[in-house]
This record gives sequence, C-alpha cells and structure tokens, in this order.
Amino acid sequence: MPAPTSVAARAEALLLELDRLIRERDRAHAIAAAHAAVTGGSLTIPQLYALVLVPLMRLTGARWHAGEEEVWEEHFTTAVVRTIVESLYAEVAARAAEPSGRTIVLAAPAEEYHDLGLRMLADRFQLAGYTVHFLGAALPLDEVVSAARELAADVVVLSASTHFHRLRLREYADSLRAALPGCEVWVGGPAFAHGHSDWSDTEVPDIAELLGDLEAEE
Ligand code: B12
Repeated sequence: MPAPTSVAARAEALLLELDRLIRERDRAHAIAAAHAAVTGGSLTIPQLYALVLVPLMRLTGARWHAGEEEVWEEHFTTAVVRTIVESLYAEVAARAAEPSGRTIVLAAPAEEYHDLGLRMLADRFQLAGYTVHFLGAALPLDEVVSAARELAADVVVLSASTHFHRLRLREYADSLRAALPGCEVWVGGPAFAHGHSDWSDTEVPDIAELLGDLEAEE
C-alpha cells in the first residue's frame, strides 16, 4: 500500500499502528515505529506529539473512563509513550533552532501528577530555540520559585489536568508572579480545554500559535 500523502493521513495511520502494537503489548515495535516516522521525515517531532501521541493518550483515557481498559493498561500505554518521548531527545537537541535567548522552566504544580503533556511541550519549546528546564510533576511552590531564580527563567509554564488543580492554580500562579518580578507565568493543559475564565489570554497562550510548529509539510 502506498504511504499516505498528507500529514494528517500519515499521523492517523501511525496512531492506528501504535494503538495496535500497544494492544499487542509490542513495546519495541511501537517505539521503533514512532522513531521511524521522525527519522524518515514522515512527521516532525511536534506533529508526532500533537497529532499522534496526545490523541493516543486521550484514547487510552477514554477507554479507561468507559471501563474498556484497566488501569494497568493505561499505565502501560503511558510508559510506552514516555519512552518514545525520552528516546527522541537526541533528535530534539540536534534539531533545535538557534537559541532565542529566552529561558523557560516547566513544572506541574503541587499535587499535579500529570506531566507527560508538559514533557512534550518542553521539547517543542526547545525545538523553537528556547533554553528549556523541565522539572516534572508535583512541584511545591517554593521549589519552582527557587528554580526559576537559579535558572534565570523568563517564563514559568505550569500545567493542570484536573478541574481541582485548576482552581488551586490561581493562587499558585499569583504567588509565583509576586515572588518572581519580571518573569511571565503561563498556564494550560486539559483543565483549560473548555475555556479560561478568570485568566487573561496572555496567561493561557495558544501554543500552536505561539510556536507555529505544526504547519503541514506535505
Ligand atoms: C496518563 C493519565 C494519568 C497518569 C499521569 C501520568 C503522567 N506522569 O503524566 C496518572 C496515572 C498519574 C494519572 C492520575 C490521575 N488521573 Co489521570 N489521566 C491520564 C490520561 C489517561 C492521559 C493524560 C495524558 O498524558 N494526556 C495527554 C498529554 C500528552 O497531553 P496534555 O496533558 O493534554 O498536554 C498537552 C496539552 O494539554 C498542552 N499543555 C499541557 N500543559 C500545558 C501548559 C500550557 C501553558 C499550555 C499552553 C499548554 C499545555 O500541551 C500538551 C502537549 O500537546 C488522562 C486522559 C486524558 N483525556 O488526557 C487522564 C485524566 C487527565 N486523569 C484524570 C484523573 C481523574 C486522574 C486521577 C484523579 C485519578 C485518581 N482517581 O487517582 C489521578 C490524579 C493524580 C494527581 N494528583 O494528579 C481525569 C481528569 C478529569 C478532570 N477533568 O478533572 C482524566 C481526563 C481521565 C478521565 N477521563 O477521567 N492520570
């Protein structure tokens, strides 16, 4: 069968292939297929993340929510996706644009354990030329303040996946801003999927617009 010609079609085909391989518990071939898409030029890294890996995680979440998957199966998929992302890091470093001079610190706030989306975002910022420091899940406020000062961050990016964390984020973000004059604080993630009342547009940027890294390369 000839390879699909558009980015969307190639992404869809890879999503189906990864889903099949993961359901067959074939971790090695799933990771190899994702790598082949990037190294073979079928998809860019931002396209792989946004058009394949994020939808794959949402599919897993939907199946778990519907009682069609067990928790361990969602954990299995998460582990495969995390390995794909971490093992592509050398490609990210090699493909990163000229340094923009902007430094960004990414963290999930206290008690927020969803950090995989933020980890993907870290790579997209690095590809765009930012100096990136990814701190991972569940960071207490004081630790983010300390890191942002030490690393001379221009921007702190926070992610929230649940409504509960979004409510607590307002206070967290305000405290960060007070402690870090001159440093921007951006928030986002699934908790903001249905709008961001109480937050300004500059606080919740549109990443595709900001980075412009998903343009189709047919
Ligand atoms: C994997 C997963 C987990 C893993 C997380 C692993 C990890 N280290 O990340 C574990 C097992 C830890 C977990 C735990 C829980 N989870 Co969970 N989880 C998921 C699942 C299946 C996938 C999450 C994921 O990786 N998504 C894909 C990632 C790659 O994308 P993303 O996070 O959306 O990020 C992208 C964008 O949003 C954006 N983005 C992200 N951050 C930012 C920041 C800025 C500034 C911007 C601009 C953009 C941006 O860029 C990213 C890349 O493109 C989702 C299902 C779903 N629909 O997503 C449920 C889900 C998020 N979990 C949910 C729940 C309820 C929980 C638990 C409370 C379950 C429980 N009862 O214990 C706990 C909470 C633990 C905690 N205290 O945080 C719910 C949240 C419901 C809600 N709206 O409140 C979901 C939606 C499942 C569901 N359908 O109910 N979970």
